[in-house]
Amino acid sequence: MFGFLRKKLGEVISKFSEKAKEEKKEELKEEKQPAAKPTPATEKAEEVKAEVKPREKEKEIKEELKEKKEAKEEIGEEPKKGFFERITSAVTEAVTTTKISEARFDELFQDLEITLLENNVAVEAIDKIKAGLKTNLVEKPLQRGKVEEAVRKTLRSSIEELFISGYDFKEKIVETAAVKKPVKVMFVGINGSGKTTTIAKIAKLLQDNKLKVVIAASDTFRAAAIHQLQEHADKLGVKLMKHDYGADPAAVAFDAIKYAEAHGIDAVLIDTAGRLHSNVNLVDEMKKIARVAKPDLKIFVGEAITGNDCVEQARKFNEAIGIDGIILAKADVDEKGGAAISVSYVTQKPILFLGTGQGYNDLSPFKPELVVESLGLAA
Ligand SMILES: Nc1nc2c(ncn2[C@@H]2O[C@H](COP(=O)(O)OP(=O)(O)O)[C@@H](O)[C@H]2O)c(=O)[nH]1
Ligand SMILES: [Mg+2]
Repeated sequence: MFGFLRKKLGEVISKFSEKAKEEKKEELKEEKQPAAKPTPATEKAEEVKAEVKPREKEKEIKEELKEKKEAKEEIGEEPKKGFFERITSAVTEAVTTTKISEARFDELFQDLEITLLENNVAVEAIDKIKAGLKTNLVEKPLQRGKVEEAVRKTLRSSIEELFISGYDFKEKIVETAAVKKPVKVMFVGINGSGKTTTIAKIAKLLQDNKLKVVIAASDTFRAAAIHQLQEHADKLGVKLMKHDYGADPAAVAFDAIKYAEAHGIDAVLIDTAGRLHSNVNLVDEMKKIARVAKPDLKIFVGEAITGNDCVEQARKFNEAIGIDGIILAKADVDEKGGAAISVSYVTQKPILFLGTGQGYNDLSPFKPELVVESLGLAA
């Protein structure tokens, strides 16, 4: 994940410090008459001096003076100039800070903006990143030679601020189940986003933590969906509550909850059909499941790889039923990472897990610090 973005960010950040240096140089040119670098002639003078020194011990002072004189003649007035150069560079060195003007920042940010857009970062998230960088970098004294570090640090905190802090999903289920069983979790998202696979992974996670689980096959829209879930349930040894294809999804969820109540089951995981967030009837059906099942958590499952589409879906689902968390499936095949960077900020909901493959254990708790690290921005 983030392969592309990481590479580009590095390039863009170093541009910031190069440009800041250029800017400082231009400023200095205007203010003083510099020539910070030694000219070839000065270098030559140094060379000559170095050569002369060992001879001091071997030769007569006269000879030595003569040699020195010759050396001076050879280099003309250069040593004098070198003196002034040294003064100038001392003054330059004393200027320990540099600045990035607003105009320069806007120009530099364009590169970063394009990079972020190309990697599917949502416009709102980009605006937030820009505001953060601007506040911390524009017209602020930055230590010379440390501009890149400052940009990196600011970018890191701006990106970290995009993540709504989450909760430990497993702990939340454990705690809630200790108070009131069963804990009901409803999974929503468009068709093919990875809901059913994710439910199987979550079932495995909860089982591994000694929690009893039942799954509700409330995707009654396609016969194959019930079959797919049955296969997972069989492999995991989990009870599946199912009705026939075409049955009322809310009724399936209701039965699963009743079953859980009767059998001391800790958690009910409710699968749902791919609701096209733009389809009013399907959204109404999803709302009905939520009304009947009264889920403790509604989790949006999105496909990381679809980038901005995924973010838009999350926004719509959140508006329609109010989500409590996000799982981004297929993070393993997403090179860009824009959805992961944006979806939490856009919905103001935490990302709980990343789906990282098709196996039952391919579910990683989401950690913002890992995003920052993957982007090459870690401290
Ligand atoms: N590589 C990868 N594939 C996944 C992941 N999660 C789901 N899939 C695959 O995506 C496809 C659709 O998943 P499914 O769970 O059926 O989606 P649903 O329609 O939302 O229930 C299946 O082929 C899954 O194996 C993941 O994290 N990584
Ligand atoms: Mg499914």
